[in-house]
Amino acid sequence: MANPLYDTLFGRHAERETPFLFLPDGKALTHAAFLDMAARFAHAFAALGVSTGDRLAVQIEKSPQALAVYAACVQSGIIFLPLNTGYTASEVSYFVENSAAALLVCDPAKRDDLISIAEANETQLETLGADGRGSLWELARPLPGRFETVARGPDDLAAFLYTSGTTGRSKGAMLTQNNLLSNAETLTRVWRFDKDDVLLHALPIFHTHGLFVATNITLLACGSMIFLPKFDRDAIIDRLPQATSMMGVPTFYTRLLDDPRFTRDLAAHMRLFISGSAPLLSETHMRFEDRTGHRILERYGMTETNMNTSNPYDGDRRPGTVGFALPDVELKVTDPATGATLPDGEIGQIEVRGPNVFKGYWQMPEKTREELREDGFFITGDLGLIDDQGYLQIVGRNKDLIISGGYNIYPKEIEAVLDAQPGVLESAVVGVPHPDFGETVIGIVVPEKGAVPDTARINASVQHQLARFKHPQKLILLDALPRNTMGKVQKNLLREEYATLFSG
Ligand code: MLC
Ligand code: AMP
Repeated sequence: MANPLYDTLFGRHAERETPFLFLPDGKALTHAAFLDMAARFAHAFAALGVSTGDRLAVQIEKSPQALAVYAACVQSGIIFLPLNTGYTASEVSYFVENSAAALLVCDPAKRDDLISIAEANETQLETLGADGRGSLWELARPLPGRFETVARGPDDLAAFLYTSGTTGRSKGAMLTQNNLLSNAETLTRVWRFDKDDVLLHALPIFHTHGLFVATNITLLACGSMIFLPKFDRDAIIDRLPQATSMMGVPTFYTRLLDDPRFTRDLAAHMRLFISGSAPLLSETHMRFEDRTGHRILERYGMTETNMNTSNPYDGDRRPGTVGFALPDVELKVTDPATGATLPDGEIGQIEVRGPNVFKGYWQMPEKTREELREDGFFITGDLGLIDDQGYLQIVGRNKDLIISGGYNIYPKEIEAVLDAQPGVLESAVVGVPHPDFGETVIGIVVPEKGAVPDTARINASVQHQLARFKHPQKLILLDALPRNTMGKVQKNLLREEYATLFSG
């Protein structure tokens, strides 16, 4: 095969006049029309001089065109680098500089904010809006609807997905064609996706979950997607009767359960509900079953590895667990100090190895060595145990990470902003339970001696620098942070102290 990822996911649909995307306006886009659009984008990239191995960063709203940009990158051998639409200009600046992106595609409304960043990095800038219009489409539209697929091998890079780090500096996870393809093949098989599947797609397409898990599987299965711009409860309830399956973060399911229109009848024809990206409370799993008769299938994955484990399709989907390692994934629970494998039932760090595991962090060999062992096992940073039935339970994290509504937030990044404010001596950011987002961010700020920090000014600075989902929902002033005898901040005590702030 010339380009395994393109040929397997996209190329074979070239002649198919079957619906691929059902859109909010009631129209459908066929597989053939989608590929025609992708080919025009691929020609546009070539016209801009962006070629194989270059990085193409996108910060664009979800649309069929945005998905076609992904397909065009795969067809051209360009490395696709999607960015959260909520990132501020200063956040985007880091990704463009770090990846040395050849082209940045942004929403037309953000062009003025990003032009100086693009210029400073000698990155070209084009626009693409939620309606599919913009300078990129103007360039692509008159170009041919066929493009000669660029040859690539399974080990060639297909995408960079940035994931935040404990140091506060995001790392570009390098994903190969085979990382994506092998995982899509496995998941399609174990979750039994086929051409009759209609996936209700309300996730963002800048993360593993909505981009690779949902989209790649649907493409591989020759199925279709009801492609909604975002999670909107009314739209989900309206479209659910036309779907067979849905993937979501736990917030999707708790929000649906809060709505009396979400009934057993509404979900009766559904084949499968899948949850991941954050822990699904056992209580939510059980309420969902009581309401609909369906047992949500929970799985576990991450940016660096795609999916690692899944509850069984047939057999018992156990609440509070993420199931078993996928058929081609090896998983062990190890002692963080020695790396020795622990007996079942003992809590340790979760490590995984398989064709799904990424190639390393872009230009960060030390970080790569810290987390990716020479023997191929990746240290996930999650803590878990194998229970008496062989199911993996995730019990915590060995990394200082908050997951809010499925978005990962590393406290260090927010602490750096808080620490830099006038009158602030130091700060600690922790996650506390939240009824809608699972966890949410709070900031504890210690003033300098005699100073009274201006919280309104701090909030304004946070807003300017960080994406909305990272903003502390509450700032608390404290005289001192709790520390252990080694001087380390005891975040667990802060989490306990403020545990009921939002859920009490
Ligand atoms: C939105 N807001 C959030 C937020 N999402 N704040 C904290 N955490 C979030 N996740 C902000 C909004 O900007 C808004 O701010 C306010 O919170 C309320 O907005 P909303 O309208 O209620 O939120 P909504 O837009 O509906 O978004 C919530 C959500 C969304 C849960 C639907 O965040 C979402 O789609 N999450 C999915 C994330 C995801 O795909 N993760 C996969 C990562 S891959 P204001 O100022 O307007 O009030 C991965 C690997 C794996 O982890 O295993 O899958
Ligand atoms: P990301 O870096 O955005 O890919 O997020 C990956 C992290 O999400 C994992 O390391 C886990 O901490 C968390 N995660 C994903 N799926 C689950 C799940 N089903 N249960 C608990 N945590 C999960």
